[in-house]
Amino acid sequence: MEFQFSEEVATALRERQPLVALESTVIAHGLPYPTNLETASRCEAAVRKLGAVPATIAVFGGKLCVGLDESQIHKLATAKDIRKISRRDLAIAVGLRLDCATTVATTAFIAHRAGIRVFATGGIGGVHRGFEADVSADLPELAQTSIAVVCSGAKIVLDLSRTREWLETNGVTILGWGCDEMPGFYSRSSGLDVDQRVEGAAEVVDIIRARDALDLTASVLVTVPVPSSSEIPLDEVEAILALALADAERQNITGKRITPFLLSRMSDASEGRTLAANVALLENNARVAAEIAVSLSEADVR
Ligand code: PSU
Ligand code: MN
Repeated sequence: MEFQFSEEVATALRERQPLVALESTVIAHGLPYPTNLETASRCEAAVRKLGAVPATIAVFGGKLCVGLDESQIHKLATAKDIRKISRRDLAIAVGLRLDCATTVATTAFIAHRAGIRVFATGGIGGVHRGFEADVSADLPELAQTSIAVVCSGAKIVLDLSRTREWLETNGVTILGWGCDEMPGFYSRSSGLDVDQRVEGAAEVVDIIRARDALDLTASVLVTVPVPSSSEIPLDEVEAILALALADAERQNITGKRITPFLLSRMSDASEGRTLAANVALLENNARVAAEIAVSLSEADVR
């Protein structure tokens, strides 16, 4: 495979230092400029501060880039022609040498094959509300890729309970980082149970290592609630979302345009509070992922 590792990531892989993969769709399509640029560098800084190496993943000129330089991140944050790619688009992206942002599905695919075991993101894709045929390719990818994904549950615009059922049916383990309920993205609650509450990185590492020893190929999802200071209560989120969904229907927005549309409408309707929550949870998840990656590499040498 045509990987292009940054020098920092190549060294970390060689010397078995802890690494955290970060996705790029959230930069290119999930957050507005310049918040996207600031958030990308804050996530990388949070990972470094805890002693791990960040590996933001994207595709440039058809190369699978693991670890990006400043100009590549800037391009993702500002260029209008960056394609959002999921599993179905990977061969197109590589074959036709495109510049693309990777979703949870493609970031996990690339990270795993590069030898990275921990990945941080905001919210995974899932089953869309009122449209069960639209199931994100993130879900089957999580079911077949052995990686730990640190996230705040699924994006709130989705049908969380159908998404949770799908993960259960397909053997994806859902851990709650100090919580019993799966987080609901901008809010700390969702009414849905996790499979196991964990109190810290050591427990997560024990579960990851047992998963590997058992040859189970699915991901472990480590779900982390948004920090309390940035939380938006679930009923408030639902009210804002209802307005955004009605707008989307009126304007006939569908397919891969729907999520960015809803996120930006919700940010407008909440005077930027959903955006602030999104940034806070992304940075916090990067921190938790770094802690797990460090603990995982310590367990390796023991
Ligand atoms: N969560 C966010 N913003 C995003 C995404 C998730 O808060 O932009 C992205 C992720 O990259 C995720 C993708 O993998 O949306 C899912 O898109 P789809 O439903 O089209 O598969
Ligand atoms: Mn979709």
